Amino acid sequence: ADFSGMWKMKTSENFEELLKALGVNVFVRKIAVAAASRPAVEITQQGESLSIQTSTSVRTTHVSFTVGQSFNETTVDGRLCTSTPRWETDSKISCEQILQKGEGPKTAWTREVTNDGELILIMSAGDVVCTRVYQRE
Ligand code: R12
Repeated sequence: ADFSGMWKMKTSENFEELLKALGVNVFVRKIAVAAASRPAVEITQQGESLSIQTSTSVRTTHVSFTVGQSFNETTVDGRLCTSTPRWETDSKISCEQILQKGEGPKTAWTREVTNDGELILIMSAGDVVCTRVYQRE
């Protein structure tokens, strides 16, 4: 599948609950939720290698990885982790995260491009699941 493009968010469910499950305090949470309601996501892909830049007014992250190879990233609350992405289907990448230090709920994400050209990001922390749907700009 082709994940490339500039994406804008259409819907988001449970993002605040996800941050709560990660122990983010209410003050930071409110700011993060507001900022994360208008993200700009840019993905470039060459074969199995993806580069994903996610920009908001308070935090911008940039990850580059090859599916099948572990890489360093941060959890959505900013903790360094080792991530292992794999193809769940030919249009869905599933990635488990292991914290490099300390303890916390088990986190993971999946990104899938659907037949109708939407991008679905699912982030989980323990049993809390956040679903965000994007459309190409
Ligand atoms: C914290 C600090 C910050 C944030 C948190 C804890 C903010 C995080 C944001 C995340 C956005 C994620 C998106 C994901 C996506 C936009 C704004 C949570 C700044 O301690 O859609 O891919 C300092």
